[in-house]
This record gives sequence, structure tokens and C-alpha cells, in this order.
Amino acid sequence: MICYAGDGGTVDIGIQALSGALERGNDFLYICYDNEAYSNTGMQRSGATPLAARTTTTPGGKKDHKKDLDAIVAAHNPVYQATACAAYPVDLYNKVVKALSMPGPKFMHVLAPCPPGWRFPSDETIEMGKLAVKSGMWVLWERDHGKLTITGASKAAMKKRIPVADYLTRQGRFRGITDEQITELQARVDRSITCLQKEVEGKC
Ligand SMILES: Cc1ncc(C[n+]2csc(CCOP(=O)(O)OP(=O)(O)O)c2C)c(N)n1
Ligand SMILES: [Mg+2]
Repeated sequence: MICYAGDGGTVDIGIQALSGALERGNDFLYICYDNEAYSNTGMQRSGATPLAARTTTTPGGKKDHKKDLDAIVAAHNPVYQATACAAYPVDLYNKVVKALSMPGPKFMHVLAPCPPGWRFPSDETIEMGKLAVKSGMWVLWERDHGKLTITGASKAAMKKRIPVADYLTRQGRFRGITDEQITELQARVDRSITCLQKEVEGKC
């Protein structure tokens, strides 16, 4: 069985149902496509909206950070967990095929850049996904029975990244972001990549 749901439906509205199914060990693949807002109902902020992003309910920019859905899911120890981005379709495809080959609970978190919500021209959608990955704002990885591997374009991004500002300033939703917020987001990205690297090396 495959469940396909948005970020709002997953990180906020449906989190208890997801947690219950993961904890019970149900045989299913849950795919969360994350466009970082409640888009269908008018682009309101969700728990997955990042710091400083403007939405219809955060017109001055969100004051809180994006909820760490992957850490919440990881706490349930699913047999397979992965991130992906539509800008890297082969990586996404391979992970879905792998997940479906295993019995038990599987979870995938897919970043889905949203032109109207993030306010950028739609012909830049693939590029926006690539900038997310190249800046480390989004990291491609998989955890197969608990073992973490960095995948695809994120292997290079672990060592050398473009500044997060190069990703943020391309989107109208971050108009008005302060230098302090950019510094905070950059530090958060650097910290989370260090953490992933330590896990890959078996140090945590
Ligand atoms: C239990 C429940 N609460 C609220 C709604 C109203 N609703 C319909 S779509 C939507 C937005 C969901 O956002 P997300 O899951 O991020 O999907 P997106 O619209 O961004 O694709 C909401 C709140 C609903 N359908 N069901
Ligand atoms: Mg959404």
C-alpha cells in the first residue's frame, strides 16, 4: 500500500496516524511531498514551512523553524527511510523501487518546489530543487534498516556547498529575510550536515 500526502497533511494534521502506523509495523510506503505550505487551501504556513518564509498566515515571515519530520519518523525505526527531490527523478525513482521491495513500514520525504507558493517562475522549478540540494537546505539520503547513506548530488554537497542565500534570495517568499535569519539558516544547515556525516561514519 502507498500513502501519498502533503506536508500539512503529514507533519501537522496526520502525524498521529503516521506515527501509529509506523509503530505498529504496518506494511506500507508513506510518501510525503513537501511544498512547505498548505497550498490547496490558500498557501497558509505549515509546520514544514521554513524560517522567514512568507505565507498568507505569516505575512511578515515565519518566526519558527521547519519541523524536523525526518527525525520524528527516524525515532520509529522504519525499515526504510529516504529523502528525495523531484529535480533528481532517477534518485527518487530508485528509492521508491527499493522501498517497495521491502516488507514493513517505509517512509519517503520529497521536496517539491512550488512556483506560486515560493514565488518564482515555473520554468525554474527544477533549478530550485537543485539549488536546495546544492546548498544543503535539502539533503538526499536513505536509511536502509538504520544504515545511513548520502545519495546522488548530495554526496558532493557534503563537502562543498553553495551559500543558502543563493537558494533563498531566488524566491519571493523570502523577500524581507534578515541577514541574521540567513546566518541562522546557514548555521542550521552546516550543523545538520555535520550530524549526518557523523552518522555515516558511525560516530553517533
Ligand atoms: C483532516 C483535515 N483537515 C483539514 C482539511 C482541509 N484541507 C484540505 S487541503 C489542505 C491543505 C493541505 O496541505 P498539504 O498537506 O501541505 O498539501 P498541499 O495542499 O500543499 O498539496 C487542508 C488543510 C482536510 N481536508 N482534512
Ligand atoms: Mg503542502
